[in-house]
Parts: sequence; structure tokens; C-alpha cells
Amino acid sequence: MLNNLIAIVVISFIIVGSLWGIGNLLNPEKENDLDSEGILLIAENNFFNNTNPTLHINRNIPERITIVNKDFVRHDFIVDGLNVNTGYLYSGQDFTTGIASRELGTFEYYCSLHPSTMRGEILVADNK
Ligand SMILES: [Cu+2]
Repeated sequence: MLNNLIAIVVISFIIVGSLWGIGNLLNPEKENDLDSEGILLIAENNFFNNTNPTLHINRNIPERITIVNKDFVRHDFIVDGLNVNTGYLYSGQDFTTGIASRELGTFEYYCSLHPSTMRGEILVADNK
């Protein structure tokens, strides 16, 4: 009787495990959906996207921006003129926020921990 119970439990585990495995094969998780919309900045080797690219946004149109920290050290992403501050992102963390501006012009973004190498510009224009 006890043996039968144990057998049923073991078989149940095997069946559930198999179904779970098959389900994962049929519906693989998306690995990275971050770059499907908006701006993606990767903080790596104390740069943003290797080159600290100039970001272009339209006036009065909010832009989604995601910062991913692929370094082992902390980084943040700050735009003083546009009230953007991610706070510290630890290794492997990411953060998505929005950037919007009512004013045309150029705004500086930077990492407060590495301002000498992690620094770039955001250009706000009409019809970027
Ligand atoms: Cu940094």
C-alpha cells in the first residue's frame, strides 16, 4: 500500500515535470524585450553604449528610456535639467523611466559615480 502511494507520487512528479518541460519548449520566454521600445542605454566599462551617444527626443513627447547596468560596479543615470535620476543601479539591474521636455535645447546626462567618462547629451527638438 505504502509502495503504491510512493509510486503514485513519483509518477505524478514525472508527469508534471514532463508537462512543464514541454510547456517551456512550446512557449520559450523572451530573453530580452527591453529594446523593443524607446531608448536603451547599456552601462558597461564605465560608458553608456560605449560612446555616450547623443539622445534625440521630441519636445512635449515623452520618451521611454531603459538603463541596464552590465558592469560589476554601480551606476546611475541623471539628467538634472529634466528631473531624471535612476538612483544607484547595481550589477545586473535595469531601470525604465521617461524623459520629457517642454523646452527645446540640450541637456546633459551623466552617471554621478563616473562623471568623467559617463556623460552625454540629450537634444530636444521639434520633429527630431
Ligand atoms: Cu557610473
